[in-house]
Amino acid sequence: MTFQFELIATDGRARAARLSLHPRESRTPMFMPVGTQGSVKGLTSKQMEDLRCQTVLGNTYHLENRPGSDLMKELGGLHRFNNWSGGTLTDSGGFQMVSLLDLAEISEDGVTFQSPIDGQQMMLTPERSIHIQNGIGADIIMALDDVVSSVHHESSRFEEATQRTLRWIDRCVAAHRRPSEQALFGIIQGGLDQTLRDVCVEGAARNDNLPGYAVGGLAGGEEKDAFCRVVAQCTASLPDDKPRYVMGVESTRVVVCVYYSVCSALGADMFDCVYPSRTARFGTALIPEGVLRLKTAAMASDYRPIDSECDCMVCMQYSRAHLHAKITKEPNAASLLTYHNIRYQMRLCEQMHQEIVDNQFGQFVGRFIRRRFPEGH
Ligand code: PRF
Ligand code: ZN
Repeated sequence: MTFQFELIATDGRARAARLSLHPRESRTPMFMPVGTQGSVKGLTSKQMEDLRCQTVLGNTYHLENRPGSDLMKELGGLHRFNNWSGGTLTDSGGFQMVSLLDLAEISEDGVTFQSPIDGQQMMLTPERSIHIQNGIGADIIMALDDVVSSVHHESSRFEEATQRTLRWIDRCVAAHRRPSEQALFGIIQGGLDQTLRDVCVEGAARNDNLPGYAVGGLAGGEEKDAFCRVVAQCTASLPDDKPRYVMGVESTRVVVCVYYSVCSALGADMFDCVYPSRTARFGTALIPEGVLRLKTAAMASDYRPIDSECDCMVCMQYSRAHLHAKITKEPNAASLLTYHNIRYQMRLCEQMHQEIVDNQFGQFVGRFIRRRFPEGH
């Protein structure tokens, strides 16, 4: 197995670790930008390297639609397809179907949905998800889970989803054909119910064939306290020697940047989020104090860089005024903002890693949150 997770330091419950996806190596806490097709919208692979981006997240569902996993396999896998030598991770597809397609139906076999391309009925089973992910060839692949939004359902549905997710993990492990090259992570479900989360963690942790775990089912729509309680509960009982990934939150209710630092403090190692790249396309840049909206009139005569503390090419070369002038006229401006936003997240993770190594993480999170919310909200 080329996959290795090695703890470098801990500070409270926070962990700084090395994740080896031979020959690639990543450091945790790790933010993984979302590249639906395996590359971040608006950025070249070279730019992602310059940003010291370590691992990119792709989606089984989107990649199977185009270019398709069989073709991807023929072309030499996701790394070759994108000319990307960093790490890659694919999500199993169920979540995207349930969240993107109103017509998805879930049964014990899998998720049935109508193809948005040709209208045909299709089914994604645990076996098919793994087969597709084996073809795509990412370093980390995810088990198919029964995803239920934590805010809209009856408790019996959560019980069913938890048990089914555990049964599907077994089916995914049995279907996995490339365990020495691709690390299969199990996903913990169970909504906001403590007992169900315990059942799921215990069932999944018993499986020796899972080199890592993810906490799923948190959308960001739940209260912050509930979100943190679930993350803390899962990380407390998952094995110490394996990575823990808190899967993307969509809502800004759990403010995204704070979400990484708080989850890291609670013992999580990996995160993903579309927010930094998506919001860049709407003209918003991330800064330590919050966000900067480049389209606003005040930016027209502001000759400072986006973030004077940032070491990225955009902050070195362009003013807010320049970006403001370009933002509604040239698509390249969205790429420049994406570039800065991804670097902002990478720098935050690099800093968190160092603060954990230096045993200063608690103070760092305090400073970070006070700067972001000076009024104490
Ligand atoms: N399951 C999967 N992918 C996900 C999630 C999940 O629960 C989430 C949680 N919001 C994001 N992506 N498979
Ligand atoms: Zn920058």
